[in-house]
Amino acid sequence: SSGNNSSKAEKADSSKKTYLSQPLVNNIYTADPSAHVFNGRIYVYPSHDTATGIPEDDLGSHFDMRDFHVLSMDSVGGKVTDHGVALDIKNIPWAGRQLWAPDAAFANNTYYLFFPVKDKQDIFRIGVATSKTPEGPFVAAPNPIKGSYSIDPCVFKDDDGKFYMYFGGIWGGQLQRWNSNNQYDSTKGNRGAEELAILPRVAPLTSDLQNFAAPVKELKLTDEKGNLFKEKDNSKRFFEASWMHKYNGKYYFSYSTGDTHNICYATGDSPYGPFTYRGVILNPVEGWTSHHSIVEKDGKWYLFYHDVQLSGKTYLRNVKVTELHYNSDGTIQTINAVK
Ligand code: FUB
Repeated sequence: SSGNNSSKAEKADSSKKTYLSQPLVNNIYTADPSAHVFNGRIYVYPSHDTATGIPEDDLGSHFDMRDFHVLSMDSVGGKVTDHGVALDIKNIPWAGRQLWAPDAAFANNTYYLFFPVKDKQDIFRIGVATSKTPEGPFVAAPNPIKGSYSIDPCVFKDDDGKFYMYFGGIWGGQLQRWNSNNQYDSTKGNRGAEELAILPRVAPLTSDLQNFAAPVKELKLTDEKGNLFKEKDNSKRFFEASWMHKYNGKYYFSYSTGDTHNICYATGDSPYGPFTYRGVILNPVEGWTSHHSIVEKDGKWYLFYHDVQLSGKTYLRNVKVTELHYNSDGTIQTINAVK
């Protein structure tokens, strides 16, 4: 009976939760929001979660997404429009299953949607699709980006007009199966606690944004003494959900950590790093995953993120937004999204 009491108490606690922000939409489940300002409007490119009945496993098979919807709004707090299906997996010629976290970019009078999906051999690759409008519909290129692998692309435009893709995700995202010389080995598991942690990847893009312009490199993430993280540094090492932004001339690389999945950040002086760990951006992690983006609109900075407020289920997430604040030394104030 004490078990019953404690589960009642837990229920009471969770119903008392106060959330800092409410879901942007509740007609569909959404996750992994990549936000951009195009033509003065905020466009959000999220994953589209659905209940497919696929059992939960360690590889994330329950994240079995089949299309993307684009959301948009004039300003944070304004009416949110769901533009409907922007790209369907059935129209991606090389796709097998699992459309995971996308990103978008604008160049050459064209909007680009970048997305990870497993190919027909069940290996995650990163694809690109184009449209003349930010909300799509997008037309997928016939093949994945040559030399791409793993998940969670983030495409960043630097002030000089050059584009870079950051990517990678461990475990279900398969990054641990790739040697740094880009050979796939399906038997390769996670590293031992004392080994150096697996690093996210970066590659510059060609001006048509359809190819890597140079070989993929590892992005070095270190502690404040300049030491690379080890696998055991779970609350600081990289896991997935890369995002890059620039603030006051500094590069900010943010990501979801080790096995804690906090959204944290590291700063550097070049798009190739190295990046020094600075702290946690978002607390707590609600559900198993956390994935975000950071964007400026009209002089204010915003964090787009997700939690599981609507469903309580890790594979049925909802995207949210809240303002992000910097301290005068350029550090980011930690956001506590649940009270
Ligand atoms: O949404 C599917 C996967 O879960 C994403 O690619 C990861 O970042 C995690 O949020």
